[in-house]
Amino acid sequence: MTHTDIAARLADLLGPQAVRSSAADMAPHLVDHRKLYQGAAAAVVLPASTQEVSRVLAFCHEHRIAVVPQGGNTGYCGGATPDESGRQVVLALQRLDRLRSVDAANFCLVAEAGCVLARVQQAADSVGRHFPLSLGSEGSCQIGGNLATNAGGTAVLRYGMMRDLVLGLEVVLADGQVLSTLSPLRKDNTGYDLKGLFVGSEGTLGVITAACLKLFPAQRSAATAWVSIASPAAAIELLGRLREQGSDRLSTLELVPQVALDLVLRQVPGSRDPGTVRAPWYLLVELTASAEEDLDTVLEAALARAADDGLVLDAALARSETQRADFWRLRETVPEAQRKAGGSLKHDISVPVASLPAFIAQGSALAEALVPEGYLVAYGHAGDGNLHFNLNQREGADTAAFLAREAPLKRAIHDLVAGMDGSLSAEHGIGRLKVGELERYAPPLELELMRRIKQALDPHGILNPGKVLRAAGPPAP
Ligand code: FAD
Ligand code: 2HG
Ligand code: ZN
Repeated sequence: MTHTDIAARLADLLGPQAVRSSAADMAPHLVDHRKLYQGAAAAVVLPASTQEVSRVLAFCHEHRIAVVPQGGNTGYCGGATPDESGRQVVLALQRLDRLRSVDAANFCLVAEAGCVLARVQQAADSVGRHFPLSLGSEGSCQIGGNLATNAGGTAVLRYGMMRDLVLGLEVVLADGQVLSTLSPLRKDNTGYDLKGLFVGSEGTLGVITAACLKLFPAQRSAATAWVSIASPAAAIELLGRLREQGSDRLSTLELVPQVALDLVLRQVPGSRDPGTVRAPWYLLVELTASAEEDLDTVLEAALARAADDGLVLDAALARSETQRADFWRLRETVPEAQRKAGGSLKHDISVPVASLPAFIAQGSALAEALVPEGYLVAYGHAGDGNLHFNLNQREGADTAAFLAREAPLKRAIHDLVAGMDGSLSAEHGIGRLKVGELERYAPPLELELMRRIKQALDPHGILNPGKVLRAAGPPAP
């Protein structure tokens, strides 16, 4: 079947309004957020219901046409971008965006895959509940994409990753059959956890069309601080103390180096200096509670004790919602500031939390030795042992020379991570970017089981081929 035939047949199935096939209409769907991959496609199809997704997949299954699911297209690993063949179909979920139910009594809601994360958070707020997944991209990433990547973000410390926030799923399988486990049950041990298979599967095992998500009591109190510290070791020591002294109210502990704060203040309009003493490292710390509580006093007391012990150099507590938002913006806009400052080499790693200081020390030494054209901007979710170990190009340095350091640096960093029992993808997934890395570092038995699961659920290999696992046949990515 030619490209034109595929587009025409999809238009017959769903109507012309659901298919984009001109170069201009397809363009935004063919490149990933980081602009690492430029793909091509036979068509972009935009179903508006689960039944329409099912019809598309049944058709593609019958004709062996590869399908690339796409949510908000904010992913970091090229998972939502088609390959260069022009034979694949992008299945964009954005029209599947109904909130099917918001159930305060059962502490859950059912959202379709194309719902934008921020809208789900607001829907929970509107009934006195809280949906805790929180990412810098929440204004554009979608629930389906969050599930398919098992997204993390800045509240994992307290609430877990997306996997921990899902009660049930509706998934369209490769052949078009619909698996529905959209139940609000908190306890259900009837056999294997099928829904769990699809969380983090990056569109390679099925297309998620809806999810029943866990809600929590609304947050009525919060205390937020911007804290100056001398070292990552101080951050980890403080993490332990705040977890103990904050009675589990600690929901965020994010690490930001001085260099990242300076980048944000220079590159991001509207960013404001927090006013704490300059230090090599900073923490964004937040306690939250569902009851009306004076958390400022709790946090202030804990930070004062830490300051007495030399752990904290200085701290500013947010005294208004505006100041709280300002502190958050300093952390959330680090990726934007990095992008505006030029090219970067990125590693989304995690190690056991207590090993983070040793990782930073050894990783920094490697980065310095291996990339003279770059400087380190290592920041992130320190409370989870997850660091975005990124390097930016120095001003005036040769771009080609900087980029040529990518492979040796990646090898050194991932070897270091492996030696510390860490992960080479803490929260962004594998996509196309890290297929080779997964093959290199995953235990052979794990890889073999992943391949068997893929074969069982997608025997013709039509679902996002070449992502997570190498596709049978086509050349390596
Ligand atoms: P997409 O990018 O469209 O797709 C991602 C993958 O999921 C692809 O493999 C795609 O095929 C698959 N997919 C999408 N929808 C479906 C579906 N319905 N069914 C099956 N497969 C599907 N990530 C974090 O984890 N933590 C962060 O803190 C974080 N911060 C970010 C900050 C910024 C500024 C940006 C730009 C990104 C950030 N991300 C973060 C990365 C990204 O936002 C997340 O990975 C997000 O979950 C992707 O959602 P999406 O809807 O954009 O998915
Ligand atoms: C974050 O935590 C995101 O801000 C993006 O996961 C990380 O750009 C990055 O490397
Ligand atoms: Zn992150």
